[in-house]
Amino acid sequence: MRTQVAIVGAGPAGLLLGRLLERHGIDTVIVEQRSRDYVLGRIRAGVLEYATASLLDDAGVGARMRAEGLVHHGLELCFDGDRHRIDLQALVGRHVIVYGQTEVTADLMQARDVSGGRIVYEAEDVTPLEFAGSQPHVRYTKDGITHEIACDFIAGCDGFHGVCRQSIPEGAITNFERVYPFGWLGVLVDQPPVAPELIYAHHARGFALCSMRSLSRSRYYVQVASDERAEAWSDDRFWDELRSRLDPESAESLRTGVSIEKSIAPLRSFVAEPMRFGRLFLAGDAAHIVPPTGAKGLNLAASDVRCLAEALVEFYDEKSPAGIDGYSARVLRRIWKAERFSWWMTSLLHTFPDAGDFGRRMQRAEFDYLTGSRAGAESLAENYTGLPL
Ligand code: RFL
Ligand code: PHB
Repeated sequence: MRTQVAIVGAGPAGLLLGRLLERHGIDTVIVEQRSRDYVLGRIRAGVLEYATASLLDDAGVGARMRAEGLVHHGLELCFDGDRHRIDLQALVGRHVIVYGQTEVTADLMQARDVSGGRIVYEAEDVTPLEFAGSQPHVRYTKDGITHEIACDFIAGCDGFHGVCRQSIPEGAITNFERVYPFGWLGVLVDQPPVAPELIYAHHARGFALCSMRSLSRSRYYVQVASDERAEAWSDDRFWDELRSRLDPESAESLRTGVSIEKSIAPLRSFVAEPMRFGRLFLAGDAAHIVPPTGAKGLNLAASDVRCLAEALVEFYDEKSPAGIDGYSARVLRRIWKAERFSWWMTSLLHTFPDAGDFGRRMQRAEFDYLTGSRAGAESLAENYTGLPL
């Protein structure tokens, strides 16, 4: 098999890259280790930045998002039961769209079905090869038969645990990492959301987040210790814990029910530099992880692939390597700013085992500053709705 760009991973990064390249007549093959249903079943991000939504429009996959996504002009911060609205629209003139990652993925898969783009699901032992030279290829096994895809470039869109970053020779890449001593226990429930906008809550018992997927489906999270197991949390225990961390009005009006998904995600900040080695490019979670507090993971994956697609189009159309040569430095500038914002939101809103009284007073002072100063609130709003690409 031969293609121009072999894409490893059919998450949002891989699918969107395939879509953007296809619109410019560049051929791709996507190789994914899981089944289509498995990829569609993963419950992850929920908030799209303004620019991510526009990118989906430009890619011709924005129609359902525009019809079904929820436009949010603000969000709520709650500190020890004290609630305050941040008016994103009034502060920076931009909104975000609540539309699940699962839906983004489904829309991209549907578009690829229509265009006839190739995706190999349930590929085993996927291996990127010879990308330091001029004839890279990707080897994989499917139904016991080994295949090879010869290509010009390999795009590593295979997530944090993927094979692409790990295939780069040690010493050619530097990793920066912070692992937080807690995770998020998330529950999905078919009940209307507790409030029209998201509530990010700090409480002495830990962080909590009230989010949603639609007007009849809610997504809630509570901070738990790193060694917690989801099985230890009955639905009742989860609802009691969530209520205890919210303001009285929200706790009172929370509509609970039987969870349809319950899982724990660890929190981590991670960046690998540079994001290119020879003819292999990394994009999305394959190169960086943010804690979900700033809702940036999926949005960063989208801005990476936008930039990578532009660079590859420039290479094929204008025979210029400038874009691909500049890709890593260009995207890393934005990635580090999103890392900073996500780390800062995490530090503000979570309880840390070693914070002490001084640390807790700093968090309270930060909250008071944000809610009392236009400059403070504007900075949050600017970052939350997304910095320029
Ligand atoms: P993905 O979505 O992880 O997709 C990578 C794809 O590559 C496949 N893969 C391989 N394929 C072939 N060969 C291999 N060797 C492979 N190894 C892996 C995987 O099966 C998968 O299909 O990365 P991508 O495309 O970069 O997209 C990034 C986003 O998914 C991610 O940033 C966000 O979902 C992060 N994230 C969240 N972000 C938010 O903004 N808000 C959230 O609430 C939020 N919750 C989450 C999350 C990530 C989680 N993870 C990683 C477990 C909750 C969880 C649980
Ligand atoms: C979600 O709806 O899953 C969600 C929303 C906002 C975040 C993180 C997760 O910051």
